[in-house]
Order: sequence, then C-alpha cells, then structure tokens
Amino acid sequence: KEKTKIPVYFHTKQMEFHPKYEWALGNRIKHPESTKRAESIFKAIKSHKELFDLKEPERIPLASIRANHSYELVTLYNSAASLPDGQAFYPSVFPDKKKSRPDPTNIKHAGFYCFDSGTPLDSKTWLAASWSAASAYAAGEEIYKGRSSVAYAISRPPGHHASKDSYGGYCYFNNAAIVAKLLKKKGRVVILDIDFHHGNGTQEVFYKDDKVLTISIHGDPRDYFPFFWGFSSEIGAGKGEGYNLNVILPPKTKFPAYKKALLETVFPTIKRFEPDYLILSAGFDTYKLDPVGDFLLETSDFEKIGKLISSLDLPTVVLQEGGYFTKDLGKNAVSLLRGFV
Ligand code: OKP
Ligand code: ZN
Repeated sequence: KEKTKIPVYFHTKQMEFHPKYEWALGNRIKHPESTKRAESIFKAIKSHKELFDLKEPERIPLASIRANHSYELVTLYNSAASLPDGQAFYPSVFPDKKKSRPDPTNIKHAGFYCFDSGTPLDSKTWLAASWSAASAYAAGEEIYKGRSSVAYAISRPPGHHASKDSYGGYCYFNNAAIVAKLLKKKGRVVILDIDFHHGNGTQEVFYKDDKVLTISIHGDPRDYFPFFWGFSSEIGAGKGEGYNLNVILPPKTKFPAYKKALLETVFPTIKRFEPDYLILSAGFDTYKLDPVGDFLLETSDFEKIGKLISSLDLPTVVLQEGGYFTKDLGKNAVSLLRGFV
C-alpha cells in the first residue's frame, strides 16, 4: 500500500510578526514566541520529505474568523494594523468589563480585550495571526473533506488562550476553535490540548457546548499561567456540563505519569463521547528543556504520545500551540507526528 504523506500548512506571512519582549518576575525577557520557533519546525519538516507534504494555505474566509470571534476583536486587530512600524501596544489598563465602554478602533483600549501583559499588538499582528489561522483552517479542510486522516498546521502565533472576544498568552485567534467550528458541521469534535498551559480560550468558547468536548492536560494553574482557569472543577455549563475536562499534572511529570493520565482519564472520556474528529492542540512546552513549562518529557516521548493518540483512530488535525526550547522544537514536532504514521 502506498504511503500517504502528512499535509503540513504554513505561510511565510506568519513570519512577519516579531513580538519583542515579555515580563518574567519583573525581568524583561526576549519574547519566547519568536519566529525562530516556526523556523525550527519548518526546517525539521522540510528535512523529512518522505513523511510530510508541505503546503501553503489560501487566505482564510473572513466568515470563518467571524464565526469564532467578535466584530470588536477583529476591529481592534485592524486598528493595530495601522500602528507605525516598530511600535507595539502592550496594554497596561485592564478595566472592569461590566463597567466600561470600549472603542475597538482606539488601540489604547486594547486592555479591555486582553488579559495579560505579554501579548503585544503591532502593525503585523493581524497579518501573522490571520495567516496562522489560515494554516490551521487549511489543515482542518483536509480532514473536513476527507482527503487525509491527519493534517498539521505550523500555526504560529498560537491560539489556545484566545476566546471569542479576548486575547492573551501570545494568542490572538483561537485556531483550534476556528477549526472545530468547521468540523462541527459534519460531526462531533473533541479538542485535546497537550500544551503545558491550560487552554482557557478553547475551554471558554465551547463551555456550554455538548457537541465539542474540550480536554486540557496542564501544569497546576495555581502556579502556572493562565492562573485563573484550568481547575478540575471546571466541567462545562448548561448543556455543556460534563463536556469539559481539566487534568492537572504535577511539576516534573515524566512520560509514565503522562501516559497514565491519557489512558486512565483522558481516553475513556473521549471514547464515551464517541467523537467523529479530533483536534490536537499540540504544545511542546512539556519538554524537559522548555524554559516556560515544568514537565520532563523527552523528544522520544512525543512519538509515543502521538502513537497513543493515533490509536483512538480519529481523523485528526494537529495544531501548533506553545513550545519554547527552539533548538529542539522542530524535532519534537516531527516526533509527535511520526507517532501518527
Ligand atoms: C503560551 B502557551 C509571565 C510569563 C508567562 C505567559 C505564558 C504563555 C504561554 N509574564 N507568560 O500556552 O504556550
Ligand atoms: Zn504553553
């Protein structure tokens, strides 16, 4: 039988955005979400031509962004697009949402829509974020149209912290949620988030939805970003009650404990749901050398995780989320995807 390659989507416009800095305990650090990340993945993908078919996405239909994000949020990103080159807006005022009236055409009001201090807006943010979403959407279409059983997008900037009308955690558009809204037209969707951080944006979008099951495995939110979401008590609401699962693992988690969480908690929940599609929010900040995360997974563990997840036998869209040890990021991504081959 002929071996089919995994389609991988990426657009060079995703590389035009360069967030400058971020704060870590009062120290100004180089922004971890740099273009070097995508470069590392792109290089690793290109060096495995036998496994991957690298493709450029078409522009994402604006309707698919609007299906997941508010008019105001899109307007704000548009306003940022006219900032002078080299200027970035980092919000410093975060008003009470119930008591303030924001103007999304005024970039100074960005704090109304933003929840942290590490997610700048500049003239290129909209460009890169919409091409990142386009890559995700194109990978989603491969699955939607039944052309492939697995597809991957080098979706940078990432998406899982962004919700309908707010952004943060280096995320602007929620790529996984955009793809889920496409796949939902044809069936039941599970989004499994294996980034080190809780996928609060994804959780929020589908919190009251019983057709999209959201699961996130992450470090304890009491100690790690995003701090205010990701607890096991968050199980969904309304008809979505029982359709959100948060799995917290301790610092220094290694593969055996990670595998146990997958097999004993995550997979039974997925199987009970009887999904038609899987979206994997793949972060590699669970890697042992990651400067942001605190787990101890090895490069070879990602292949094992990929293999375990592919044993669910679901058409799968793999989307890039975090992972900040740039040098090994590409080989970690290839390792995970190899598990699907
Ligand atoms: C994004 B993703 C405090 C340092 C923490 C936020 C981490 C965002 C992670 N300013 N910064 O889930 O990989
Ligand atoms: Zn992360």
